[in-house]
Amino acid sequence: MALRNSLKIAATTAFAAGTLVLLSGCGGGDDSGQPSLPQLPAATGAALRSCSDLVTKLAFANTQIASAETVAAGTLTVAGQPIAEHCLVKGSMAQRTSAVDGKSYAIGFEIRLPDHWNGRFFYQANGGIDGSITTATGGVGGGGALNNALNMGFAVLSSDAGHTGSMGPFFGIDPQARLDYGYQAVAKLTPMAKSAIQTAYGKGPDRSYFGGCSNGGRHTMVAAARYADQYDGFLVGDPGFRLPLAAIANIAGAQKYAALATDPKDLSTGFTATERVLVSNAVLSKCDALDGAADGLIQDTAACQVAFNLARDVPTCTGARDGSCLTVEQKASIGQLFSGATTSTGTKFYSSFPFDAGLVPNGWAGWKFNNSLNLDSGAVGLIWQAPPEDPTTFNGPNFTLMGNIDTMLAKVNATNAVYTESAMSFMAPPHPTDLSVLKNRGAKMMIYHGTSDPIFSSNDTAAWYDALRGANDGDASNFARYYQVPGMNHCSGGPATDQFDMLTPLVAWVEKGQVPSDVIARARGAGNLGGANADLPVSWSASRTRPLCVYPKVARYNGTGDIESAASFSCR
Ligand SMILES: [Ca+2]
Repeated sequence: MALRNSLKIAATTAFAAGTLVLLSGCGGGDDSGQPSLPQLPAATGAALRSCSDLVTKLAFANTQIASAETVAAGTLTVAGQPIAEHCLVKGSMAQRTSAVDGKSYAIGFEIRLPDHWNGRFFYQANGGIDGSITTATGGVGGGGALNNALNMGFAVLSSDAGHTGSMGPFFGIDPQARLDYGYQAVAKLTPMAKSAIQTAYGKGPDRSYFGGCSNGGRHTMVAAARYADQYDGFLVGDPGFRLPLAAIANIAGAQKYAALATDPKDLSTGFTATERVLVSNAVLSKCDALDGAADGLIQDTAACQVAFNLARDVPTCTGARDGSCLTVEQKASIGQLFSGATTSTGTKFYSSFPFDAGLVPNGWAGWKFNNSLNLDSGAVGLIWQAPPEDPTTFNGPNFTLMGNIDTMLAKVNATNAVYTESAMSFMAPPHPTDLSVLKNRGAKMMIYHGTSDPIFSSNDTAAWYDALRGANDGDASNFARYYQVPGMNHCSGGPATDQFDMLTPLVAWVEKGQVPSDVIARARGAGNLGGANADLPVSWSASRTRPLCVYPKVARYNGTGDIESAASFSCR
């Protein structure tokens, strides 16, 4: 009901301002014939009034400001680029002692306020299980980005989402800390940050943006569903928007790899690096050229899933495993994991994963063989289950290897007297395909996902986006656009062009009505200022570029021109 009211207010405001314009097409036939949506006015900048006295000037309910200090130009550098002078405000909100575990909790945050502000606010949503106030620079997408929101002049907020990292997953014993991590910290921080900006510059933000990758992508999708009245642009990266299910799927995978492992202490012996190279090469041989260029990138991901067959296209071992084949058991288990983890009765509970060229990197292996034991376990067992496992005896690897998948699934959907909201309720967007508030007030969303992400499947995001299109008369491209990043692992890395800026086109879309089309992405070869990507094949140019395409378009080689250059490819 609150959402509907805010929708009415937002729509009324937009009409009253007389700012409706038609969206213009931009090189693609999919922009035609869509109804016009409100055009939000562009932000205008302002100068920071002062910094150190913000310690006493900033006043917001239930908030303590610990410090406000000028950070001189060049003190902070990102990708070799000096960040201009700004004010760093540190503080905390909602300090309390838990009645459940007796521990102290607060929502810690920092806000970085540029001297020369562009009139915009960026909520930097962080990854993992939160708990860390990652430097508030504001990511613009992918790995090792060359620019950042702070450098562009945004005021940027970062928070720990309500618990400290030293607690690990044990903060999940406290029910309120669960809810703050899920979505409630955002609700508390947003008006506080906007109030702080108002005090610091003499006006609040004209436009507000929200972005992050991984759990940060989840935060962004949740905010798009819950708080679309408070943000104008959403930049979603590799979202774990059904995070408990993805984590349980990864645990189910660990159980299968354990059964295949030759060394029970090392799950990677169930699917070795040599065997992953074998499968990756088999996928490439079937799929690489489908986009017109045998360049180590599988850009037509969908066609590849039809063209490649694990059982058929990888040799089956007739003797011992030697890296040149997979056993019948490996093919069955690994094939089933790619097609989607299942319950004991065979019901698929999470998405399939696409076959791609990016399953060789250590980053891929780390998620499957290590994080399944040491990260997903604590998240499922302690943060999401109702009731949680006993924290005094909890052992992550044992939970993963011995736990019952069906029981985990039941408990992340369960509530009890202490944990009154289920994990699937507090972690996931309430109605993932209902973005009507966002859409109808003129806000916009851009989403990207690496097709070799080993923990959150790009197929899950594609399925959500397809459903979003279905919920909007078959076309959501006038307010939400999805981009797949071929070969990219979880938010960065993999054999991929993973360096790109999606925030700049998002702002142009929100504030000027410039509909985004291709986004140019670059490989991070040797010498790249954003940090070299160790997963790049040696045959690639260090500065290879490719267009990232508006889904479901695919970057296809034009047939002529430099194969290292985006200019030789077209999205179609
Ligand atoms: Ca290719």
